[in-house]
Amino acid sequence: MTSRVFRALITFGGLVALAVALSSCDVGGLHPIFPNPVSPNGQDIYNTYLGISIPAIVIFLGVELALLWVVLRYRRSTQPAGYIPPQVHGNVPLEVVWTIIPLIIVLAIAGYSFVELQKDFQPISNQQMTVIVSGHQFGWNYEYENGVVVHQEGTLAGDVTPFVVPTHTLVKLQFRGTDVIHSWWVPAISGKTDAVPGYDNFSWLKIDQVGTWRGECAELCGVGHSTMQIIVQSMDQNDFNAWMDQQKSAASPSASPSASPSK
Ligand SMILES: [Cu+2]
Repeated sequence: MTSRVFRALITFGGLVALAVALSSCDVGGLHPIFPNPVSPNGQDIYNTYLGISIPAIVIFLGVELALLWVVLRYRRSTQPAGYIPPQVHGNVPLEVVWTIIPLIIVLAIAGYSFVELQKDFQPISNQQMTVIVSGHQFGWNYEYENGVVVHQEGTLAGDVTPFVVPTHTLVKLQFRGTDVIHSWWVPAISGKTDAVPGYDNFSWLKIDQVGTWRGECAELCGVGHSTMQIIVQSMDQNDFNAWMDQQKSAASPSASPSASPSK
């Protein structure tokens, strides 16, 4: 084996090691490659990701290994001087096959993804609760049906007020933008959903366990973009009710008889 081939193999091995190392690291508390889904739509999106990625990786490795084999096996240095390989022009059955197979694969990916997107990003009508999520420069507001609003803003280094939901509850999420386009993304819960001025987008969540999940704005929206961190916290219904009572009393102090309490 020549030293050049040896060097190429070392480089390839290094790249594989780097990919493995990167895939296992958390980026600012978010795990973008292997999230641990807690909502059915997060799980379905993750399954779609695996269902497309695994065959793609198998095909990629097959093509690259075949290419590497041909390059090494038929390299110029092993051929006699002035050697010209057989000149083949056209093979209709082969060309039809290698056009149709990729076409079927691409159409299958498109159909599979489209069905998944329809399930996750259409306004549902069987929700048990609706929350209006609005993005602004630079934070998120979560408006519950009773008028309580949670303001969320903060960097990875500081405290981020959680968006709280009860467990075992189907929550419809209605997204709005008040200035520029933002994108609400909590990988364990749902796909990126744009919060667009003048147009509502929809998603939903249903979390059956108590816990806290991280996310962030996934659309570069200005200098304060990094303060648009997201924390979603799920609580048992009783804890949620207690939390909600606290929010209500904080929003309208009992001392104030005013009909329109300040927000
Ligand atoms: Cu943003």
